[in-house]
Amino acid sequence: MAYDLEDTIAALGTASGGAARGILRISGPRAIPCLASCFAADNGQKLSAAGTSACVISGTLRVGKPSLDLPCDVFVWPTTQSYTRQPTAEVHTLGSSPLLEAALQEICAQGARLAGPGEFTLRAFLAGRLDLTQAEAVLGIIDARGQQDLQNAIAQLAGGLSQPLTQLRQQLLQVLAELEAGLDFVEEDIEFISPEHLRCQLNDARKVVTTIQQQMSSRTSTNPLPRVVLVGAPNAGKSSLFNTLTECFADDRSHPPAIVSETSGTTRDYLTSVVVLGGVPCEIVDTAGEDLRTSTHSIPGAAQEMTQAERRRADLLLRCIDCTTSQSLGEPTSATELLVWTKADRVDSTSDSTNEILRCSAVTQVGLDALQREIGKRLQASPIIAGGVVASTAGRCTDSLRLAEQSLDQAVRLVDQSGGEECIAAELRAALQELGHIVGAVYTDDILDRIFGQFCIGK
Ligand SMILES: Nc1nc2c(ncn2[C@@H]2O[C@H](COP(=O)(O)OP(=O)(O)O)[C@@H](O)[C@H]2O)c(=O)[nH]1
Ligand SMILES: [Mg+2]
Repeated sequence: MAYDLEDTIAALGTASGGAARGILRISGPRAIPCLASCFAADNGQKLSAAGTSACVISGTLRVGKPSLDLPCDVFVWPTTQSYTRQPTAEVHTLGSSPLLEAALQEICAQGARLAGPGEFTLRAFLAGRLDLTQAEAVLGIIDARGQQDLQNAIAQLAGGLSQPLTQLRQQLLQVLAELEAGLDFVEEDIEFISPEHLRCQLNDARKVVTTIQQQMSSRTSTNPLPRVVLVGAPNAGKSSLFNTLTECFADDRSHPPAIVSETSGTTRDYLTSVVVLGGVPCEIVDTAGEDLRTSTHSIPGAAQEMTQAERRRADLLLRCIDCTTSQSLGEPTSATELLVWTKADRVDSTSDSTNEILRCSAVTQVGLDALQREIGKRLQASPIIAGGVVASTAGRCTDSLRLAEQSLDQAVRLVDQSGGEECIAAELRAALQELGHIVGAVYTDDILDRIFGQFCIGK
């Protein structure tokens, strides 16, 4: 990836394909002159004379050969107030792909070059407008697959991670400065920081690292989506409910449906599909029935073991009860279990005064909406998505946090053993280095390539 900040970069800021409006983005030292050479303002104003404050100017962009005058609004940020902290402009015009392509070519002919993936955000990072966790949050917003993802990304962009990490690094830098001052005056018996104060500061820092680690570990399991597992007796209607939920709320409809049968014990392994329930993306899992006493056909042992394994992996269990066979209301056995009465179309629900219970039908889809909202509500409160960290950040930072924690542990141990201040300072420097990787105070081109390479061009 190119890091040359002297280049002026340009890209389409909106997805290709027809739309009412399209955006062309330009940033870099020559952004305004590049645009000025093919833009004419309706009021005759010169772009170069636009002054230093951000403004919007209506006019036309002359593109292509034979040339065409495109009506547009030009947004100009002529100074460091822009996203990239370089002169930046956006052309908002008709959303036609060939017209936008022609406009982009025109801007490039005037001296700009095509931007690489995420290069605008990369410049914002290099200019200090964002740290790495916030840059990842920008991507998190673009890729959000539901309300919760979006909220996490927005919180992270607003500094949800940067702030505690910056504070922590400042605190550790202060401690390090005091330790190093002591090292400089080691002959003179001046104490710059007492062992008690040092231990206290290190323990505080350690606690912050642990909290952030916990927040992130909920997002780094191999499958970051919460799992909703359907359980219940054979023939309770689990597979039917699975199919209906998938049909109505699927994120990806490419999977085969589960087999539904009057013969109990048809589902012998498990099936999964990704759905969005109550705004929360999650994986629903159909399992083989569990209760053999009601079954005339035995479910193979392996299928039962799988069901048990799925139960343990579940973030929420949906216990399906056939309301044509069970009169008892029952009680959920844990906070992560939800009771669902199936085949509601086969009983007269008006005779039942309890409106609180979740009754639904895979056939008529009655009650399905209430069910998906309740599942979403339960998942929002479950620890797997309450973390508030963008998954890619969590994945990238696990090692750094673990190493920072190890160094802080070792530093506390050294304080307890009255170890040398030089060794304690070395551990602190190592911890700071790792925390620096997370926010991007310490980075390599390789790390930047990996992060910004995931962005689309134009962001
Ligand atoms: N009328 C009605 N029948 C259902 C409903 N859900 C399932 N069934 C029937 O109940 C039987 C067992 O369903 P299935 O989904 O295979 O149950 P599973 O063994 O729990 O997976 C099949 O004959 C289904 O057609 C429903 O909502 N309404
Ligand atoms: Mg089944």
